[in-house]
Amino acid sequence: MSLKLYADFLSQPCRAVGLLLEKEAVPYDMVTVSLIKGENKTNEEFGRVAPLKQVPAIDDKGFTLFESAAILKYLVRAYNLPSHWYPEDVQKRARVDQYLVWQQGNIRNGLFFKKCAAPVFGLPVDQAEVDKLEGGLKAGMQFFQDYFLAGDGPFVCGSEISIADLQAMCQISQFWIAGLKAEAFFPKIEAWMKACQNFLGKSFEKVYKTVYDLAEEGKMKGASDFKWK
Ligand SMILES: N[C@@H](CCC(=O)N[C@@H](CS)C(=O)NCC(=O)O)C(=O)O
Repeated sequence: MSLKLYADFLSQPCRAVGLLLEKEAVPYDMVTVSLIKGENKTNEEFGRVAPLKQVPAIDDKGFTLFESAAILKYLVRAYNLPSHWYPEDVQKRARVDQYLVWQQGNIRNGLFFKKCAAPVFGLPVDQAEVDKLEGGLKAGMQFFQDYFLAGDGPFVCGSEISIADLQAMCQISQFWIAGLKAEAFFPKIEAWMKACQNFLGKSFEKVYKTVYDLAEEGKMKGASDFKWK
């Protein structure tokens, strides 16, 4: 029995896990848990693996785990993946951990759901809340550029890509689904995004198919564009 990934590549943390598995050619069986169809609430097998009913989750020969950051770290260690993903060097590792904690509420602040996805789920859009979250994301992006991308190389830990980059790129690119390019306002973030994309190559194209398909459908177009200029 190989590794099972319960995921929907519409979801940012699911893509981060998918990208790592694809790039490193780790064999896995994908169990798609469609968020739009509400399968995370109805799929009983998934409910046993992920009691909080959130994707992603894995079942690795009976060992179950949810929370993408924990899954990414587990995969690097359990499958002996190249150490640049989660560096052995304590300071680099601390920088990765710092990003993973900081991104909650800063880069991952709920704006995409409140602004773009809510209408698809039949929920109202609270414009005042959206405006506040948009301001928060703009500040988060600025900080990401000025602090986390201040090193020598294109990535958070310098010249080598890590799981922090995977998480960050999956969050920031989420707005592509709605036709919005959040990174276009921040030149260093735009260049970093390209560097991540180039590094990931074919695995990026495979995992991002869902993003491109949804963008083409156009159902999650934001009520308005970012007004960040
Ligand atoms: N901190 C979790 C977040 C997981 C999460 O929020 N997943 C969302 C999709 S991005 C989900 O499953 N939402 C469905 C729900 O909450 O009902 C992680 O990084 O894995």
